[in-house]
Order: sequence, then structure tokens, then C-alpha cells
Amino acid sequence: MADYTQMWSELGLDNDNHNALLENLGGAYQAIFMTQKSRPQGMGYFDFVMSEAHGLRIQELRDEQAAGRKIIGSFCVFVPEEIILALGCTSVGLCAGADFAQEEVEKVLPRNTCSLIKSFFGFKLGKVCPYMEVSDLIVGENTCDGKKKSFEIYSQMVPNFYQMDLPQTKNGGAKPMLKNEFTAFISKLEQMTGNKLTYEALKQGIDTVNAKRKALHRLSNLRAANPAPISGLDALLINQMAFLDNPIRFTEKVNALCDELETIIASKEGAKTVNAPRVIISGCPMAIPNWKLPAIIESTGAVIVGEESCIGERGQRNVTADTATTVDGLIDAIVDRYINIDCAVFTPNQERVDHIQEMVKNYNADGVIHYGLQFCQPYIMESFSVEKELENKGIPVIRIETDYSQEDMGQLSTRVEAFIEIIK
Ligand code: BJ8
Repeated sequence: MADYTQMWSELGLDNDNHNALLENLGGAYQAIFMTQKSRPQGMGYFDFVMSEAHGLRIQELRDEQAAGRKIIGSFCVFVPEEIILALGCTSVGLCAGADFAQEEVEKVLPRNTCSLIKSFFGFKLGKVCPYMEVSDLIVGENTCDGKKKSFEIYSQMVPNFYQMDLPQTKNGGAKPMLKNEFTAFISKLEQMTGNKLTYEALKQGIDTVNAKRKALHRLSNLRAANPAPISGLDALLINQMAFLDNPIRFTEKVNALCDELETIIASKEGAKTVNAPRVIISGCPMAIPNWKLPAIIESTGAVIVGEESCIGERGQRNVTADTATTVDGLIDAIVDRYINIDCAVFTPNQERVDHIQEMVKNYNADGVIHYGLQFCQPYIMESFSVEKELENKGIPVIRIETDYSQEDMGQLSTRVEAFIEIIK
């Protein structure tokens, strides 16, 4: 990576903290990703994006800003990228996948807060996330209680915070409420940018995001092959990159990788181990660089063939219908698409259990590893009913509860190995 010290200083990053973070991150990436055997050549692009995630990509975002675009940072797949693009802005996911500045964090948040929330506080307090610092607007959402209440504190740390309310059920009032929130968000972006939402721009935004989702669906479907043509770690990385990279370039690169995977499937050369145990990971989102559990799973010789997660299938599952002929009709289509996201903050949430079973069938999985972040009420509560229903259907399942620390690695490895032995 070139020397970006000046850019990081201009963004207000703490250079010592940031260098320490990059060093840790680089070491983990080398150990986890670069030691994998038989990786598709197309992963070279994603390795490059990862290596430049705090360098060239940030420079690109600053160049976009200089050309008049606004950068919108967010923490949730409910924040509609279609609308952000349509108003001449760029969407980025914010850092929330590693522990940082924990002592400082626990001065402002209770200890028993999930790692994901503690992480974005740590990245802010430690001044190490260039995406937060480059964002012109940071969008928080009322989803779980942890996020909702922590945003009251976080909003005092950032000058440019915007809160989006979201429904908690999918009853008759849910869609009007979501439309209301999306309309308010449109007004906010219009006011920030001076742009007016047009039919053509919104249609274009929908097409760009749909193309990205279709490429990711294509990748998901290719993982149904046995042997799987790509590791779960690499597929997760691509899903994580979907929140950082330029959407048009990203889509091209995912499609090029899928072309290569089709060749691998046809020739069976370079594919993952034949007859490896196949698992679905289901549960909390794995924000970059949270690779702990997938690395443990694949170190056993198993292969992850799907992520039932917002950084994975839950976040990318449906495309937005683009047939409406008015702006209002397109907004309705966006609402229709987003209301289908089966996040555990909704009650009831039977769709999610149904989707997990669909994924087991579609991707020929042998079992499900339910991943809950410690203190995440929605997903850990839901893991009991998920476990019960899957067991009733004869699908092997294990519930894992963990955090971002490395302290439970030994215990996790033992449990995962035992589960993989059972499903072999
Ligand atoms: S749509 S999953 S991205 S809210 S892990 S902070 S739930 S206590 S992240 Fe999410 Fe949107 Fe839902 Fe998806 Fe709370 Fe749980 Fe922490 Fe979580």
C-alpha cells in the first residue's frame, strides 16, 4: 500500500492506533486467507481491495467528495442503497467487526453489550475507521434495543448522525411506516445534496443494486455444487466487500469470478475437497474483519456453503422490482423488497427459519451452525426456536455464542470439530 499517512491525518485518524490496527488486520488476513489452498484466481481482485480498504478506496471516496458526491455510512442492510445512489451519493458500510479501544468503550457502554456495537464505538473512540471519518452522513437505525439506545450516545460523538426508524412487526402498518421513513430519508438526502429524486435516477439506482445482488446470488448458487468451487471464507469476504467497493466495479468482478467458478465446477480442478462436510452459518452479521468462526469451521476440513446473514443471503436475497412507471411506484417497490428482510428484530419471524431450511436444501448442506454474538438478544433468543425446528426436520444444528475476542478459540474449535464429526 502507498503511503496514505497524510490522508489519514487529514481525516483525523489516530496514526498510532490506526497503524496497530492495520498491522493486526494484515497479519490475520495473511494467516486466514492467504494460506488457503486452490483459491480461484479471481480472488486476487478481492485481496487487492482488502489490502487497499483503508488506502486507495478511501482516496476514491475523497475524490468522489471533491467531485460533489456525498458519502453515506451505515450499519444495517435496511438503509436503501438504491435511494442513496439515486441522489448522487455513495453508500459504505461502517467498521464493526473487531474489538478496539475496549477500555474506553466500557466507560460509555455497559459491558454486556454485543461486540458489534462495542466495535463501532471502539473504532470511533480509537479514531481508526476512515469510513466513519469520511462519511458526510452516518445513518443509525432503530432495530435491536442495543443499537437503538447506543445510537443515543454515539450520535453525540459524530456531528453528522441521522436516525432511521424501522417497524418491528410485519403487520398492516409496517409498509406505510417504512415508506414514511424512506421518504424522510429521501428528503434528508435531497436537502444535503441539493439534488431532486427523479424517476430516471431511481430506476438507475435500482438497476445498479439489483445487478450487484444478482451477481451475489449467482455466486451463492454456484456454491451448491459438490465439491464447492470456493471456500466459505472467500465467499464471506466477497459479501463483506459488497459494502465497501464501488458497486459497478464490484459487480463486474463478482461476475468474472463466477465465470471462473463455472469452469472449476465443470473441470472439478481447483474445487474444495470432494465430499467435505457442508455447513450453513446462520445468525448475526459478520462484519469485516470478523472471520473467527468461519476460519475455525473451515480449518476442520468442512466447507461453508452459505451465510444466512445480513452479510450474505439475508441482506442480498431479493431484488427490487423495476417495472413501476413513477417515482412513487418505485419507492413502493423498494419498500416491498426491504420489508422482506427477515432480521431477528421482527416478531414473529417464521420466514427466517423457513429460509434457513430452504438454504440447507438448495446448497446441499449437511448441517447448520447458528452463530449468535454474546448479548445479542434477538438472534440468541431466536436460536432456540431455530434449533428446535431444524431438529424436528432432522437437520443437524449447533448453537454457538461468542464474541470478537480470541479467548474462546480452543473451546469453539472443540465444539465445532465435534459437530463436524457428527455430520460427516
Ligand atoms: S437487518 S441483523 S444489519 S439490525 S448483533 S447490533 S442485532 S445485538 S446487527 Fe443487523 Fe440490520 Fe438486523 Fe441485519 Fe443488535 Fe444483535 Fe448486536 Fe446486531
